[in-house]
Amino acid sequence: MSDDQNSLRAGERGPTLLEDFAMREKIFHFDHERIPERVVHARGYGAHGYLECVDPVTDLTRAAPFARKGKRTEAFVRFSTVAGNLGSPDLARDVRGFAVKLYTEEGNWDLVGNNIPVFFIQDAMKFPDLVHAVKEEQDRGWPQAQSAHDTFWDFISLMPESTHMTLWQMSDRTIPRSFRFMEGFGVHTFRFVNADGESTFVKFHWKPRQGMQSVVWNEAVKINGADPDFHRRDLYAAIEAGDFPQWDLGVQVFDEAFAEEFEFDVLDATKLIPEEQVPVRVIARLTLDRVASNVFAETEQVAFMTQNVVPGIDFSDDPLLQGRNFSYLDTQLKRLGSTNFTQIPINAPRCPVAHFQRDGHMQMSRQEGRANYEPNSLGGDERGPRADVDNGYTSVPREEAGQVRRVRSETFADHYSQARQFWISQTDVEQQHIVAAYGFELGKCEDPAIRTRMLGNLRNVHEDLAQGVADELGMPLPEANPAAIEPRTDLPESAALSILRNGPDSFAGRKLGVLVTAGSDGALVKAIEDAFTGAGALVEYVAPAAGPLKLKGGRKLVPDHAVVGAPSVLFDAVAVVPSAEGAQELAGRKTARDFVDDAFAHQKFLAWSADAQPLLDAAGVTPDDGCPELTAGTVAGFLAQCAALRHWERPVQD
Ligand code: HDD
Repeated sequence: MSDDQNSLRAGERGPTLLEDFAMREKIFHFDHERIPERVVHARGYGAHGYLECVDPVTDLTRAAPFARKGKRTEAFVRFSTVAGNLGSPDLARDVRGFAVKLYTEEGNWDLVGNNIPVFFIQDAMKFPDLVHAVKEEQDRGWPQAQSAHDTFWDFISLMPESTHMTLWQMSDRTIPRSFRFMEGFGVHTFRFVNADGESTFVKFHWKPRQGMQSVVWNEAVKINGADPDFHRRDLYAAIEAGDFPQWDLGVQVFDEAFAEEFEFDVLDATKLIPEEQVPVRVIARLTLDRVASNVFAETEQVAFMTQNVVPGIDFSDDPLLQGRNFSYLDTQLKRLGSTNFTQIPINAPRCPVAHFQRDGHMQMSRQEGRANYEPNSLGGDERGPRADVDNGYTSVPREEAGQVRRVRSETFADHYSQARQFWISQTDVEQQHIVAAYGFELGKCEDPAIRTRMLGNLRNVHEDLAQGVADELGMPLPEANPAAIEPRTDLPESAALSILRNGPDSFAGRKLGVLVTAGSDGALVKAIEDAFTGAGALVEYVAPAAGPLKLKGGRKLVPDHAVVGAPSVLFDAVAVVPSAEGAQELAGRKTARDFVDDAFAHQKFLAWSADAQPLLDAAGVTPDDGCPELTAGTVAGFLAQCAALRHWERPVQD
């Protein structure tokens, strides 16, 4: 076009002509840029990578990715929140989706999991109800991306089977520090099938090699304001910096005999199998090493489907999984608009595709030849797809019998025992956070009957939990609600269920925020920077303003942030090293006082130089053991201390 600035018009100030095909095309396309967002998990962020086999398990499965040690399979992963819309903040208290697409040479295998190993409901029939309850209330249109409201807890309190999941949901698992620091789970029991057609049950686990880490609630609330894109920015920045996040893929493998003797039904997605009972065996490692090049083309258009399996992987009869296998195909048509969504590059298998599915909207493949049916004799040597009894996908043959009924198995009836097991497996700090989270969420419910009903459920879990939440709410403890089955109190603690017992052993991959001013001690700043970057951590500088400043010793430093835009919630630990003059000035600024005060309140390690004293005083912070005074000689000690991530001994302030 000769001109992309002006539409075609009759006369300088006259009407635009219908003849302006260029403007019409441009605006027509723009008008249609949006597609429906996902009905759940709308807010997400994806990255490319690969899965590398570390322990071939060909005796258990013939699935291509596990054929030999060192074998790599291309992967695309999308992390997400569940309830919020596409534009909702990253740090909503919510379950995180952990969806992995593996492009194997036998087709795509999607492992569409969450960062929590159990689910709210046992039967897919209840999924629309669950999602309606958690989403914005239909008569008012809020709250966005939150479970802290009446309809959610109304539903949950009437669904005892959800209780176990709500303990996970009220734990810090739902406010992860970043996608890089969370576990993932396939949730359901699946099947591995080997080349001889023998099958075993399997549950999938993703274990972050970075260790686990979450933020605290007060921090999460503030991050949502300071940087609503905190999680996507974190993943993007880490990958772009070459700090590729990795997860071990582990499996819990068990047979029918174990399934028979296990305390709970392995088909019940509200239950897990403790790792102490069936250890997790690591068989592969996932590495994310490339960000999406176009978020719409890849992250938005990627279509995950639980029914995308490859030879070697099969389903169990878990009623939640069976329902999902219907739902995911169905939803892609709604969202992507055509049955040919599998041809979009991010969804297209990386192996030859042979089928006689033809035509439809947006057919991209020029399917040649005369015959498009099977069997045929007209296709020549290539007569099209044929059944292959040896290599083709074969469902595990199994006998099923019974009356056709709408029924819930009696073996699904225990709703509380594993919730209790989760509770007793948490550290004191984690228990306090769970109690506070229930208190917050139920406190947001306007109808006291909902709170009372929920307390009645929690009494079936543990008296300390129920009492703690009742105290938070300022309500008396009601009677326990009747339980379908008497909850067990003999399940042992499981250390694997705690975040804090599975933290990292270093500060690598974390971020230190250093508060500096003009005249800060350049040698000390350099010592901090060298020590932390040397240990694989990121260092960012926060200053009174965004412009360059000069440190004592002459170094010119361009800060990463002005303090007004970078509260300490954006960092894992902080160092406050202003000049004496700078400290005086910062002491007069609310944002700088908050920087220090919040870091302290969020139990972060907070190091300070002697010159920072006026700022600490103004912020009302009295240094404790988690607040070392910084000199060139104490930097290494501070770094070592930061490996623990938080100084949990510091009393909580709320
Ligand atoms: Fe689901 C999306 C995970 C139960 C129906 N689900 C979706 C995504 C994840 C999960 C990670 C986002 C995928 C992406 O990034 O595109 N869902 C789970 C887990 C469940 C679960 C771990 C229980 C163990 N889901 C579940 C049930 C149903 C659905 C029971 C329906 C019967 N889920 C959907 C869906 C979504 C979806 C409506 C929305 C967008 C999509 O599928 O592609 O079909």
